[in-house]
Amino acid sequence: MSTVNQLLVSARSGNRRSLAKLLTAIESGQTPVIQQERGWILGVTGPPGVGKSTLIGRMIEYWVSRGETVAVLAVDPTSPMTGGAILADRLRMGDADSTDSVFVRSLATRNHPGGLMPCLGKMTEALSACGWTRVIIETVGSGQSEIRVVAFADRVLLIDGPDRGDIVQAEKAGILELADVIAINKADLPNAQSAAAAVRKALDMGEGPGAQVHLVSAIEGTGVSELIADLESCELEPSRDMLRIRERLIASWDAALLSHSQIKSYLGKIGDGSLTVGEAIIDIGCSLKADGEKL
Ligand SMILES: Nc1nc2c(ncn2[C@@H]2O[C@H](COP(=O)(O)OP(=O)(O)OP(=O)(O)O)[C@@H](O)[C@H]2O)c(=O)[nH]1
Ligand SMILES: [Mg+2]
Repeated sequence: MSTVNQLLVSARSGNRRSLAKLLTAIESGQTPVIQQERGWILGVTGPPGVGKSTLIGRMIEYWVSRGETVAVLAVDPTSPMTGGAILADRLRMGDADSTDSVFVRSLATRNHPGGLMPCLGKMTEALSACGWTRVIIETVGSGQSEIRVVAFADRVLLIDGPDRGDIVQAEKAGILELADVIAINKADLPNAQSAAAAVRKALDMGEGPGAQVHLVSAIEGTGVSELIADLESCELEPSRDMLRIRERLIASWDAALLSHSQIKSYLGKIGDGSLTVGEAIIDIGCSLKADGEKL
């Protein structure tokens, strides 16, 4: 058995060190053999500082108290999981069970030309295969590459705040259409109500069925259980799913293209006119096919 598959076996038996090593191996391009259906994978995105980590911390608390196990992949975190504070409280309380039920791992996009895909997909599969019943990908949503990250999840939660500027940013980035559920966080602050109304209005003007909009306060814990109930029951919506599949395809292609061993040579040839862009695409596509495992 290859080392990566041995790590998978050991991680499945509950060894956290092996799990961490397994994720590192996947990040460096190794692929364990996983024969299991996809688990429950949630993408969480939203502008910087809107309360994503704090709200995820609340969700972790809710799920763990109901016997779920939660793994979080935090992509390019600018601040540590505030959820960690909640977990630290539990640790102090000596509640070993709940700390066994949570796993948090940070990932940096800078290590991956063309974005984190497709290894992120394999990581979420590995986590599900190791028995984590709730797998969350957290990413700051401020542009196209972040959309691609959450597109790997099966359901997407967009978190916004009372600041109108944040909502406009999300609209521009096209995240509103991709979200199954939208939470307006910091409902304890003024303007949250009007922010929710603005989001609902923007959704009404868009095409397709709009997402559910919830007002929540991660700090006070209000609205969180309703939000989770909605996330757990939301059906796969075909047009949103198609949007996500499209983003996954583009992201996988970008990653394969930019990590291609001959990419510099192709760029040079296009530059000096010895190859057209179309010819380069066909050539690269053929070499990927010959390479088999790349995509
Ligand atoms: N008033 C209020 N503040 C909140 C709420 N939720 C989070 N905050 C505060 O907002 C700040 C940012 O919270 P984070 O959870 O780190 O936000 P984030 O979206 O994960 O931030 P990044 O990962 O850096 O993008 C912290 O100071 C939190 O205490 C809330 O419901 N109400
Ligand atoms: Mg955060």
